[in-house]
Amino acid sequence: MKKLLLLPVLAFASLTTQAAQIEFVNELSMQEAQTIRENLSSEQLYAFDNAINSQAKMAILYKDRDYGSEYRIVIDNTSNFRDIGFNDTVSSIKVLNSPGVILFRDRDYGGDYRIVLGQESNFVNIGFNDATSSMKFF
Ligand SMILES: [Ca+2]
Repeated sequence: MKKLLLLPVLAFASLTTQAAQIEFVNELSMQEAQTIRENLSSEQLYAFDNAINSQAKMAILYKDRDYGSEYRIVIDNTSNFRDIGFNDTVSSIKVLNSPGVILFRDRDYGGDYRIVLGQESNFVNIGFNDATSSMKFF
């Protein structure tokens, strides 16, 4: 029998800015996690469960806004989104166990960029829809 995931997942981190100390809490619901798990390959499933159980950083990148449609699980900096079949595609994101990510327009962390803290449900809001080609965690 498979071990039950410890859910909901709480990602808890803090980031100091010049202006103020800000805290971020992200939550992945049981239903979201189950849906994600059902569609992962065994290799991805291992990475996903490991990230959750060890509270390692992880980003879930979605093709559509409002965390919809196709997605990719990313657990480390990714220099070229073509490698994960997701170039110029991301429209929403959830970041777990990390304050956030920096999204770049070009591969190898180049070009214009946006900072996302925690999550963003619609990349139109940040003027970066279908534009991401590489990404770094904080
Ligand atoms: Ca998209």
